[in-house]
Amino acid sequence: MRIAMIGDTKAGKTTYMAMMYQAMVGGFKDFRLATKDTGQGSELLAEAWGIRHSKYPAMTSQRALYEFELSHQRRVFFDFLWSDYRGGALHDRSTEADTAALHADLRAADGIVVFADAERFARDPSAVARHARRLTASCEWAIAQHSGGMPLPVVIAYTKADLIRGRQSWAAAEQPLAGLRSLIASAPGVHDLSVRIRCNRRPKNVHIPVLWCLSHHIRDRIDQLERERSQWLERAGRARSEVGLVEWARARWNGTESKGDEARAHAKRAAEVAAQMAPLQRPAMELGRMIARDLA
Ligand SMILES: Nc1nc2c(ncn2[C@@H]2O[C@H](COP(=O)(O)OP(=O)(O)OP(=O)(O)O)[C@@H](O)[C@H]2O)c(=O)[nH]1
Ligand SMILES: [Mg+2]
Repeated sequence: MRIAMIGDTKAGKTTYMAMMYQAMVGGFKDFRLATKDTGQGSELLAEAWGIRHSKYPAMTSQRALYEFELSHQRRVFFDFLWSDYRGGALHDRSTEADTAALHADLRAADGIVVFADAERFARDPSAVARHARRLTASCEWAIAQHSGGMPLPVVIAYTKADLIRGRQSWAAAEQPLAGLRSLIASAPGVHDLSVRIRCNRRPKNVHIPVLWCLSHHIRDRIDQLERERSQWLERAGRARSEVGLVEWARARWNGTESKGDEARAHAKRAAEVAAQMAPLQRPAMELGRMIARDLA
């Protein structure tokens, strides 16, 4: 799975990566996250330590790609990629290398997290209107580009929730992306979520964007595998119903596959698909339950 994140400069993307990693690396309920590259993991933890002591990361200057592994009860069951960009890459011309890479990542994304600086949005909604339109257009484009038959999870993460107080301020903070919210709520084949997160000494909801995207993607993948398995079983059944002595003798004579061979081959494919599905089922169920509880 590939998760792409977009948001303006200083929206809190890099801060989020570090805090999310710190929350998940030691284990979150039965789930645990690890970077494939241990050096990258150590850097994220060092950044998270700084953030907890009010020292935030430097502005991102180039694209960083993180490869993560998710474990359930100490068993790795899912890999995913997450890319971090400098916020400016979203607005620059596509001739800029990282802007082109961002577009490619968005096109290939299986999940998108849109970061919105809630404090800035609430303070000056008109100043962020152009940026909000840009975020909406980028998501609309990514949704239209999305292929592969699986739904696309899209999260709007309102960052810096510690700086916003009261219902009125939240209404102001959420207003600039109202168009994007209704777009993702109504787009077919999109799972949508909005969540408020806080990345300071007392982080809040940092596990939600990542685990919610993973949870949907894994469940949709299981559904897809289940459909594939039934198709193979159906084909196996059809071939089995055509098994006969004449057909068998003809196949032997012609040196071709008999219906019995065909049925066995299809049943074997069905079993292979079931074997891919099996390790995902229990973790997916528990992940879904946990997220539903946390969002309730
Ligand atoms: N109070 C508060 N400040 C935050 C929080 N998250 C981020 N910040 C502030 O926002 C600044 C920018 O955060 P970054 O994570 O660097 O933002 P970015 O989206 O990666 O920015 P670019 O790399 O420029 O694209 C940080 O230096 C912090 O000052 C938060 O949850 N609460
Ligand atoms: Mg950054």
